[in-house]
Amino acid sequence: MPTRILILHGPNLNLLGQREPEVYGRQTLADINDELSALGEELGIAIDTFQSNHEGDLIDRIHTASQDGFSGIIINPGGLTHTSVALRDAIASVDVPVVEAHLSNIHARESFRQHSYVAGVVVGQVAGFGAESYRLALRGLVAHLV
Ligand code: CA2
Repeated sequence: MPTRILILHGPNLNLLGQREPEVYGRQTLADINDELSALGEELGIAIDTFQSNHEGDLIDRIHTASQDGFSGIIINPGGLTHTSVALRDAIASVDVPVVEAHLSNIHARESFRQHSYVAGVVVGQVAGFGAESYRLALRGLVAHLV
């Protein structure tokens, strides 16, 4: 049974490729997920992806990640990064390691995007490399797991 990693995409990431390409790139979420699955195959791990515009749905997936068979999580919490104590508490409540990924460099953007509620409870954060942020996060998480 290969190691399984869960990729969580937060609110509005379903819109990728349709608006604001200068900030978030031209790739769709399906493109990013396909590339992650390909990298997963290369690394010998299985990838599951889930996007939701609802905070509670993301929290539910974090709570059940271990019983669902996942060894780690990569999350781009979208705008919830900057607002959600509940998401931070959910990540802190599980033993599964979590890596935070962002397409844009949140630290170089508006001041309200420069604080991440989840940063203090994740293994690490990758931001600013577009879709490559997810792949770097995956490599980092896999290295953390061995
Ligand atoms: O840089 C990132 O990955 C973000 O997590 C993306 C979020 C933003 O709120 C965070 O500050 C940084 C936005 C998610 C996508 O929003 C879109 C809006 C319009 C068109 C396409 C995507």
